[in-house]
Amino acid sequence: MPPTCHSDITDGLNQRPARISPKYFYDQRGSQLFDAITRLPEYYPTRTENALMQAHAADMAHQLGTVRTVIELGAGSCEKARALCHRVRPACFVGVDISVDYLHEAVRRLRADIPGLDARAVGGDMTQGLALPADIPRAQRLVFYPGSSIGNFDPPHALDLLRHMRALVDSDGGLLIGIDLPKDVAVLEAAYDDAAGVTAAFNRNVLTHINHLIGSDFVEEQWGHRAFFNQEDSRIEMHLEASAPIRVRWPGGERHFAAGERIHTENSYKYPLAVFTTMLAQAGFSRAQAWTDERGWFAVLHARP
Ligand code: AVJ
Repeated sequence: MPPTCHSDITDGLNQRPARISPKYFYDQRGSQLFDAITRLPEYYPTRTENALMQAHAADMAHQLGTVRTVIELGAGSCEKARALCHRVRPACFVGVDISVDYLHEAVRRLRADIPGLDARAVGGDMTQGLALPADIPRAQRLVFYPGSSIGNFDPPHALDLLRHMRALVDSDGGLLIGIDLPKDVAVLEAAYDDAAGVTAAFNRNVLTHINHLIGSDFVEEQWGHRAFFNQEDSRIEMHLEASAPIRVRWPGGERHFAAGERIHTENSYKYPLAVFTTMLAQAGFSRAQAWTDERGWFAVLHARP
């Protein structure tokens, strides 16, 4: 974590309503809980994206052409990169993630699995710009951003991020990105409020992570999980709701929460395909091809300058 995270967190806690950035979900336990989310019956994005990647593997490989370096953003367990690297056989793989211990382990496994692959782990916060080590070759790069992670950013920030990705590649490069599409509200809300309570545990875990980072005294059990679709902004919102009046203290500050008061922990935007294609063009990726499932729930796009 960069040293600025302390004030980043306390500023958010002092806002009205309070907020915590979703990037703080991903400590070791948070990353494990997220992996568990991707296997939930209600959480369709991962399995729909995986099915798309498999069903259109040959067509995608053809469209991608030669790829020298795959750069995966928010790489996490590197499971998706594994399948992609087996298919496109790059010389070099760079995994970028904020949860760097988890990433190092995943990159080690990847290296063992694909002998000869120059696989690297780069710890970094994408919201602070994307700087890669200078010795990563620039030719024929593919930026890989699966899982609809771009949905965490509101449209202006998502556009910023797409521009950063464009700056990572030359005219011979490209972007392979997954986006979650708008759909029936009941389907969306179940995916973020599962029956087994894994998403609730994932949401609450951010408080324990924050306790470690700033020395606060949040008690997970005092906070309820709230997840709903905000139709107007086309986004799932996740919040933590105080079950009673709660005073939270940390070195140098404190905050009182009334019963029912919320901390906003995540937005997950659902971009219509046409809206997202327009954003890609604005970011300098003028040629895009999309693959979608028959229900139209999820899309994988290959975008080129
Ligand atoms: C990792 C941002 C794609 O928004 O679906 C899953 C995170 N939050 N369940 C998503 C998440 C709650 C996930 N992304």
